[in-house]
Amino acid sequence: MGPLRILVTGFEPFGTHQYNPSQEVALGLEGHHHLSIAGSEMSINAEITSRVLTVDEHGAIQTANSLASGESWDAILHIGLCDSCIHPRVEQRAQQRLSMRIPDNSGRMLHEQHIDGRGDTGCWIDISTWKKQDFSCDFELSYDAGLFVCNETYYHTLHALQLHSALQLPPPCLFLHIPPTEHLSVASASQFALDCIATMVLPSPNPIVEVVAGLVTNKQGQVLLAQRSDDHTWEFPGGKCEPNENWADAMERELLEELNVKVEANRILGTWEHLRNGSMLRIHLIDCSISFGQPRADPSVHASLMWCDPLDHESMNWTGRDGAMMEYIAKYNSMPR
Ligand code: PCA
Repeated sequence: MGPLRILVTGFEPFGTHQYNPSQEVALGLEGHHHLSIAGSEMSINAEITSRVLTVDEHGAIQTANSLASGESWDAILHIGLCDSCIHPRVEQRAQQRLSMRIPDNSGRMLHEQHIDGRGDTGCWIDISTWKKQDFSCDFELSYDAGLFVCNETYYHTLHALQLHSALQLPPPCLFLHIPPTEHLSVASASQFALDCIATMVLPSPNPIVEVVAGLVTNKQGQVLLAQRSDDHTWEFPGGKCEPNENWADAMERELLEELNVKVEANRILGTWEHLRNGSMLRIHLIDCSISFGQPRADPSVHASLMWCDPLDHESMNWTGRDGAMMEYIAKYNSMPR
């Protein structure tokens, strides 16, 4: 097997900044790397291609356009400057909203606008399980990539990956915000970027099982939950992807089988890992809309169904990580708006 092909992007300077460290980090990483992480004995060869994006709509959509025209990578890391940050921030979520405090490099200054109608989306990597001791510097997990060009870039790339990949799950992609150089040197930020890439692509010590869980929302903003017949815990309905079955097809099949409804699987909202019987379940929360039918429990799988307000998550007896998923929905209101 040849080296993994990784795309790393940085941005040009913008606003009052004469210099953008993300550009230097991205360009400095171009070439061959032998990736490893502290907590694992595994390593892997990777070839990094670097690109510098313009800080405007063209730059934000450039990677998505490359994916649409058939280019592909084994992983994508976008890097941008966060001028108010002290530590690097790994972004979990891309919002559909933009609201700019300064004009971008094309003079565009949007106020409270939606990028398009597709809705918030999130990466399919569970950053909450990353162990700080495996990384070369401290970092934060963030659910807010801002409302400027970095968020716009992440949004377009995540959506394009979901649209153009036929794999069970699209290749991993993350957005990394780095602080100004007075808080983190370019060398340290570069090492941290390599740590992130290694964590994204190194094989897991446990066999991975890709699982999809459906987020179905009614007009009142309540979400559909199902109570398992076996242990009476509550879960988002769904199940395992079959070999070579893509996440959207798996989601649509599972909800037809389990709830007798035809749904459209719209987008991935986030991923939660759960170790069970030696296998790592990677549970992908999928925003779904019902196109036909009324959900009905199949008693061999679920004892009952209910519509639940996300704020009521604390009192429930949950399956696996489903409580954390509901907390996420309650906190960040990532339901369609
Ligand atoms: N940071 C900006 C855009 C480009 C960059 O490096 C942002 O956080 O949106």
